[in-house]
Amino acid sequence: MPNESSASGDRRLTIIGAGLAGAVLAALLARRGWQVEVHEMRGDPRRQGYERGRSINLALAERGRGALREAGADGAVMAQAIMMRGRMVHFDDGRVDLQRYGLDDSEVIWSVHRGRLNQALLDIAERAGARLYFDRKLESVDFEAKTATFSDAGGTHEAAFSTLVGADGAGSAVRREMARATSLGERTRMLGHSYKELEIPPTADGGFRIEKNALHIWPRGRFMCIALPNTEGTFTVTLFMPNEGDPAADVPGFDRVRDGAQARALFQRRFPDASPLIPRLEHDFEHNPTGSLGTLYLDRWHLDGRAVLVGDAAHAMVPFHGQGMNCAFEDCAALARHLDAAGDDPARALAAYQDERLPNARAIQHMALENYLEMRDRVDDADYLLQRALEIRLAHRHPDRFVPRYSMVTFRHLPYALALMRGNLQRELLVELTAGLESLEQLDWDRADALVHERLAPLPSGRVPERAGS
Ligand code: FAD
Ligand code: E1W
Repeated sequence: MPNESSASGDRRLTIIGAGLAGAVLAALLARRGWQVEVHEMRGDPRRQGYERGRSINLALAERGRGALREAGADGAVMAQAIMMRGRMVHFDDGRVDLQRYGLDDSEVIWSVHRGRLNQALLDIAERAGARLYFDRKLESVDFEAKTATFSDAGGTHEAAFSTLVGADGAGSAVRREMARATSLGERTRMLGHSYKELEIPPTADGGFRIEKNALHIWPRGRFMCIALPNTEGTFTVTLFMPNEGDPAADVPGFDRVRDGAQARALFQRRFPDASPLIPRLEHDFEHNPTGSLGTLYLDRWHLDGRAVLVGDAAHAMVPFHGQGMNCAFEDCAALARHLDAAGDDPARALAAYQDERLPNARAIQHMALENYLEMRDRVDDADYLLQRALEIRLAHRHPDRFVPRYSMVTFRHLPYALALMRGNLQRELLVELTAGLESLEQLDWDRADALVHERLAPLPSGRVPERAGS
């Protein structure tokens, strides 16, 4: 679809960061005929292999896929994705329970390998005409002169830009430079919990040691593990745990679980079914980095028509809804749309982009924090389980009105802020209807149906895996 735009501006964009958001944005705008250059501080992952940094694999959901379709990347990405139908919960007492995420196999999520995903996106961006520069770190920006200074092996270079996009992640250099020119209202809330990645290898004949098509969760109150499948038959396990444990309450922490032997002891005691699946646990624990978790809030994402932030650079969040990348991709689709519609007035485009996306980023940041508490603490609670059971029944009875919040976030394209609002109305309804009940057999279904109709207007569109504009 190149050169379709009616806008007349110079349609040049300089993107900092060739991670997930940077690569997708480059593809989206290069396809629309923009002149796009991308500067990345690391080497080209397609040449020298992907450097181990953050999480190995990620859950891709419908919002992310919508943007990938627009970027012409959905096919290449899905070719290497593993379907996850539901969460497999591994309880303390050894019971396991597979809980479907959606109504059927059209409502699933996908495990993708971060490195391979990044490589595929870079190929697509480059083929669409974007120019990629690796081993080039953004050092500083002069927003008055509209020049950026980069460092590489040969020294430092200055380059002129028209509009600068910060797709450079949670530690964004673009954000730091913007904050020198104007106040962004930056606040960071650290969670006080961190994570460590471990690996479950394949069986001797290359098979999966636990259910392949699921996201595994071991909830343990204040801490937990999850595992996502990889195409080679491995699983990447992530242990989430407080920085400081509470020994009196039998809560472990990274302060006391410091070496491989202590990690093994923790797994043998609290994750006895997982422990034998991770033969190199001691090694993984000692060699893989410990990642910290937090939420980054800004009041402002753009500077005149000169610079704008997307993805983690604008709104890093805790990973517990699996939406950081999905939200970043949705940002990119929105920014590309606004820029292309008002290419001759970037200031207006960037302001419109922020107006659309900032309230939604706040909403998913909030839901991601709530999901951590829910998963760690509530999966075993009787009131909670009754509410979940009613939620499923109401979703079947009123598919156009009652859509579980997880589904609104994961399988739909409606704004996150709307998912949060409707989710709150639905939660009130579930609490009211189940108050004092032991089982759903005691429920007054006529009252339930009436309340759903009274409080929840039909959603604009139904289940829409395919979306126009792709
Ligand atoms: P990044 O992917 O961090 O990319 C930033 C890029 O900018 C990097 O390549 C970096 O090298 C480059 N860069 C940085 N500084 C400079 C500079 N000065 N000059 C040039 N280049 C620079 N999200 C999901 O949707 N699903 C999940 O299941 C999921 N699981 C997660 C699990 C964990 C443990 C964590 C921590 C996060 C998870 N996320 C998940 C969130 C997801 O990883 C992020 O939201 C996503 O990577 C954000 O993409 P980004 O492009 O904004 O930033
Ligand atoms: C998903 C890192 C990560 C990624 C995820 C999810 C979770 C727990 C985590 C949320 C979820 C996919 N979730 N909630 N219940 N089951 N899964 O849906 O991405 Cl920790």
